[in-house]
Amino acid sequence: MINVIGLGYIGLPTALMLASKGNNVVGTDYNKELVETLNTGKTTFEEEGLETLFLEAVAENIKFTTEYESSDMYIVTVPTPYEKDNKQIDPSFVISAVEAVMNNCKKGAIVVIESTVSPGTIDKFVRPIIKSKNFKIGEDIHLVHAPERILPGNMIHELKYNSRTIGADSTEIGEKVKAIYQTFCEAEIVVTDIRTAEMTKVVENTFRDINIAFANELTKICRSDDMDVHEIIKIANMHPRVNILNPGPGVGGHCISVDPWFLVGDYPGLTNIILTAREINDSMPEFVLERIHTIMKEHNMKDFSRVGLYGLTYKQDVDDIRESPTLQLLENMEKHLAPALKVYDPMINKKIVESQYLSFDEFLNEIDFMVVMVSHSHLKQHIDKLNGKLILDTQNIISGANTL
Ligand code: SAJ
Repeated sequence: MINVIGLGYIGLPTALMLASKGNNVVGTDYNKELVETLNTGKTTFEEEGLETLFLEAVAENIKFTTEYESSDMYIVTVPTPYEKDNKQIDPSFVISAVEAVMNNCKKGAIVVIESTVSPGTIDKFVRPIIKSKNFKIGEDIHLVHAPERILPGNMIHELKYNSRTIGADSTEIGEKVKAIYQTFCEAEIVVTDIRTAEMTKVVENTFRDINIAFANELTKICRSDDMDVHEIIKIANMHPRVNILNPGPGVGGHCISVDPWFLVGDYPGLTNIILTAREINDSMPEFVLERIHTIMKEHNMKDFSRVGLYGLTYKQDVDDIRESPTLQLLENMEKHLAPALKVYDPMINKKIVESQYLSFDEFLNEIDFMVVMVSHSHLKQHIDKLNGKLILDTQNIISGANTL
């Protein structure tokens, strides 16, 4: 039996995938409400293919509970936030999950940590806790780090077809865990040591952050000197070895905007490009505000209350708002004591921020100037409704609109 700890964006699909392939799975989460929802047969967030997978898993062998099980295998998928002041990882959720595992596990249990952790976290925080409870690592408990790689919006497909990394103290345990992941993962699974696995994961997200920052910096350069950044990126990308990403209103989500900070926090003197990239991406919501201001001036528009932001989530077609550029932008305005702009997001059907609308038509009635923060499919289906509105399109999906 496999006990998956933490049934969030990663834990739930992973638990369901394992169960759908015939593994006996118990999903544990301390959030009673979440467990109750799952037990009434409902999924807890929007994701393509998640409901079908849920039905497949339930037809096989899965149980959801707030209790930890007595098992010989655990997969820990709890969040790893970072401390806002020193940018270092806050491993408290991982630590409390591992402590709870030790109170329940069978001798020789394998504990797989899937949560993203900064390099060295397992040595620095997890091993000492296990030792302090008089458990022998490698005998009473086996530690493994198998960071996830799936992309929200394409999770179910990627769980199956993305290659994976498994870091373990011994090859034998690594291979054992690999065999379990192979029940659903059809791509290559590399077995390595724990520190390499920790570092690889953070490096992957940092690579993407830096590349997005490059696109965003180009946008600022082009704006300052009246050049079309999108045309330039399109042409540059025709070079066989150039692949510039899309500029946008900033970087959100719980991965790319967080993981690079782990490196900055741990290696302050050595992380120059990484820190600068973070700063560039974090500056983008402010840049959007400046663009709004300039466009309003160009159109002699004075009334901020007639400006609306389309999109509250951190990217298109997901319902996750963590660290989203729109939230960053609103926070920024609040700091300057400016009244919040109107907001609408088709993926969010409850009020999260002040001045949020739940109906697209009502939202449109109240604004003259719409800023596209996120390119949800919904918008592409309703482009005709934007006739007559002033548009700032940070995602470059509406032809003829103002861009960043
Ligand atoms: N973004 C841009 N321009 C781009 C691509 C993305 O501005 O060209 C923005 C998005 O709008 C969003 C943010 O970046 O705000 C991140 O979006 P994303 O789709 O690039 O990635 P995430 O955060 O949804 O998922 C990432 C993935 N990592 C990589 O691509 C290296 C995923 O594979 C990881 O599993 C996930 O982080 C994670 O959990 O670590």
